[in-house]
Amino acid sequence: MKSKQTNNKTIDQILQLIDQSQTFLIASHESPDGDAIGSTLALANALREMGKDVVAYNRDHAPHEYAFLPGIDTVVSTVDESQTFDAGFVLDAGELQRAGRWIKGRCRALVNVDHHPYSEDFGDIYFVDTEASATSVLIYRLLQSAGHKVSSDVATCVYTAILSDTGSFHYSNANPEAFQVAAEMVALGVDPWSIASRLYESQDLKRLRLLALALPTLQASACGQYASIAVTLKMYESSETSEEYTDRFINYPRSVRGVEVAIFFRQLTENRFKIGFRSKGNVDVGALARAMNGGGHHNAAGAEVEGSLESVRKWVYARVAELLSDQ
Ligand SMILES: [Mn+2]
Repeated sequence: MKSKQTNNKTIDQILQLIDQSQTFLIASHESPDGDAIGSTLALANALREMGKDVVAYNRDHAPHEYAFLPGIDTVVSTVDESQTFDAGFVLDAGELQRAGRWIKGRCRALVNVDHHPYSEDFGDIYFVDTEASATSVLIYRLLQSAGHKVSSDVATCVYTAILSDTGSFHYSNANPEAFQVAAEMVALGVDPWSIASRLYESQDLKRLRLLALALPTLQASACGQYASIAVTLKMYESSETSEEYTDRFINYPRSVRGVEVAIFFRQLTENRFKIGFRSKGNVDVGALARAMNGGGHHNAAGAEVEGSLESVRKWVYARVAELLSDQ
């Protein structure tokens, strides 16, 4: 873990860079979750409040439930090839390629802000703290050090990101700082019920129809330690949905009693699947995903595998069983 002192020095470097820059690119990982999109918009809104020119970018659309986040309409999924930036921020990404390799060549200085272990050192400034519950907490630390007054827009983004990355304060990363920063955001006017209801009680009916198609694919291993769920292209077609509607589907196999590793098979093309892994305790699914040319961290990771659902399942189950037998 990086020491607090390193963090302070790093924060000073970042604040100096912000001071000296006018144009910014802010990006995060593909298939953004609440922390990715919340951190992006927390920083984008704050920099705009400082009078900076900001392009907020993500390769993919954020899930629909985040549509209420202030500034979401400003997030673009393409950036003109001729455009360059004084400074770039890549947030919550783990690896640059999950945000876009092209970013490095377009920014005069690049900052990696992250809380994933094994976060790649691709930038000029490395602001990574694995103890942070969410990347948005690191953005908050930056704004505090900058003496920037947190607006209600920024507070909404910071709070939503923490809520999302801690699983509504369920997970072990819900540390004192997560509660402290959340409490400060509430003191600034964030309404927890309003955000919770938008995130968890404003589902598109289509999402539930897709879930209804996916749940029959639930499989649990004979040992009971791993379980999976799958979504196919056919299911998207008949429910008129897409990958954006599958956020948190992996929580269903994950919630089964005794399950250590949850697996989510998402069909990308006829013969290719995206595999999501979540582990509950000590099982390192990050290592498992990296062995499949994927990436991620200890308790959440992903990879892509070629084959039919049947063959991909069989192959992945064998790897997971191997991993569990080594514990
Ligand atoms: Mn995160």
